[in-house]
Amino acid sequence: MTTHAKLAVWVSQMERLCRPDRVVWLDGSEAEKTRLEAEAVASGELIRLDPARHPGSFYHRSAPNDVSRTEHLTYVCTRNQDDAGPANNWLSPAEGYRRGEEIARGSMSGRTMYVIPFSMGVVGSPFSKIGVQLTDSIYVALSMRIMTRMGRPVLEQLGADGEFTRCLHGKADLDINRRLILHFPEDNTIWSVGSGYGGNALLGKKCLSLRIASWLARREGWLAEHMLILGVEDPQGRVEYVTAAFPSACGKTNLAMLIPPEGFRAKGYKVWTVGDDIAWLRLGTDGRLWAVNPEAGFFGVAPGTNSRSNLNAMAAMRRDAIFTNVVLTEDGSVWWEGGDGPGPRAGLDWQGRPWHPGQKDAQGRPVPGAHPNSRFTAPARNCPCISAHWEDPQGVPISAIIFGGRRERLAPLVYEAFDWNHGVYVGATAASERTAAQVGTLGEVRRDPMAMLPFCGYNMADYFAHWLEMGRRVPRPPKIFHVNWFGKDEDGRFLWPGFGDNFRVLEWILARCRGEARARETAIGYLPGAGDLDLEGLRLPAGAMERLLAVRPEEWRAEGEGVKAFFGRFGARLPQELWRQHEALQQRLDAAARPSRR
Ligand code: GTP
Ligand code: SPV
Ligand code: MN
Repeated sequence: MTTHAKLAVWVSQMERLCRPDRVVWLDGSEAEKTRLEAEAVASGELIRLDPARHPGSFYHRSAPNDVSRTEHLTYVCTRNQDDAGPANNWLSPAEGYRRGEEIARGSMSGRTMYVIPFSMGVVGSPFSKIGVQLTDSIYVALSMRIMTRMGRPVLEQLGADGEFTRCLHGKADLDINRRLILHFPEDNTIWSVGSGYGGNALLGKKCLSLRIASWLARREGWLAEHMLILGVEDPQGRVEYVTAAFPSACGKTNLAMLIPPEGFRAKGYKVWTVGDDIAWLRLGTDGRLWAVNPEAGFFGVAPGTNSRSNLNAMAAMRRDAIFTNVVLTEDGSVWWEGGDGPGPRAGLDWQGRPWHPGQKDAQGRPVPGAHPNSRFTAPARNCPCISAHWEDPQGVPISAIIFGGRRERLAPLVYEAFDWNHGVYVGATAASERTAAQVGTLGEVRRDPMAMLPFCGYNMADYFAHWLEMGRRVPRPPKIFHVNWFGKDEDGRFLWPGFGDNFRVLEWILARCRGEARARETAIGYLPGAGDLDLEGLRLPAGAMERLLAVRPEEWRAEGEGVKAFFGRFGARLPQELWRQHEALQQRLDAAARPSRR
């Protein structure tokens, strides 16, 4: 199947370890897709949806204990523990392979092992990375078809001796106690066993394009980030691009596909999607940062997605999509909480149990039909607002980088960092409330630097240093901002309407990049005054804007304590510059808290 001797040797080694009944190399053809779909339907792994309403689309349920990434079972295996750093779980490579082997050994007996050559980024671009994933899951194989470029052209690109990431994936017995997601960056290898879900199993996504890629990026002088990429077209037809890093389930897909408010649309503003989850950023020949989306599809959060909140996502999943852990309706369609319409008369919930909207448990609490982290998998080319440049090999030039998170209090709607290094501090100190995208306590605030805490494949202190270094190397760096769509009032209601109205903030950000918008200087950065955002057509409760743009020094001082404790974990490896930024902020906060002497 391949002229690549190392690849052939590795595949047969893994075959001897996992003992599948047969090995099938995937070429990416339509005929192969049809065959895999038929097999998956026959085995019950996929359910075909009503072909009239959902052409080419399928339904899948993962095991009930396997519905989100398991960060506590995710490891970076380096020879020195310090190279993985305090923010990663660590095993020595020898111990990682030993534990992985124990679970993988013989685990594919009675099953087929699929060999999937895939490219992150367009095939043949010098910036793309090739992986080969072995998997015993047809669901994973068909999802990789949507999420990556795969098959024969990739194998041809790889040639007889090209570099590739070795990605072994096996479901094993889907037992959470026998599940490990292991990264061996020194060997360019990923082993994932015991899970069939999303970021645990689609190894091109978080495992390769962030954990392994971030490691490579540091060595090669670029950035691999958990960021969406979008373009804003103004009425003159000029398009400017931004990237935004928000933690999982904090609004990347929604922002990437945003439809501007009516008034802006009437003037001719448009948003174009380049990517919704991952960005690879490099220095371009013009001295700017350029970004590519290495993926070919969207693996988006279903709940809350509807024709009002995200019409473009709804269109993207209209055909050739896979739905995971949502409600399966009795007439072969799908539904989820916050989806279109009131829901089906009857259906099956994400665990396959009879379910109807309004269902309550024994304690009278509503029972959701879809898992909160249920997802749709859809080809990017289906998206009506996909950018004409989304497959440009060199990417798109970036004007602004936005960090953000989910904070009920503290973080204002938007602020701008003073300069690159301060922006790195803003990113490094970002925090967010935990969502359903990972196992753990919902709502708990955790520090999530650059939204990369679960995804940085090396010591985060070195990662911060690398960001600072990039600032020195990029002659025309983007401006850096922080946003928070999730501020709440005392009654727990969102202060900001979010979604399409986030365009108002984007517009201010881009105007700042052009040197055109006004701002006031505060201790934490530049903020718009209440009149500096274009709020035409938006009716907010009295005082809402003042609250959304308030900076309360006492609260930021308290936050500073958390930052200090977090930075402290990295010891002497943390760049001094971040401590300098921290001290400078504390001094500005002190000055802001003192009554003005002027
Ligand atoms: P991952 O795919 O896990 O990386 O998530 P993501 O960052 O792409 O998040 P996504 O856009 O899917 O949004 C997750 C949840 O946040 C959904 O339930 C959305 O409805 C909600 N959400 C997105 N944008 C906004 C917003 O501007 N305001 C509010 N209040 N909620 C939002
Ligand atoms: C995330 O959790 O950030 C996702 C979904 O985008 S997963 O592919 O599971 O990582
Ligand atoms: Mn994500």
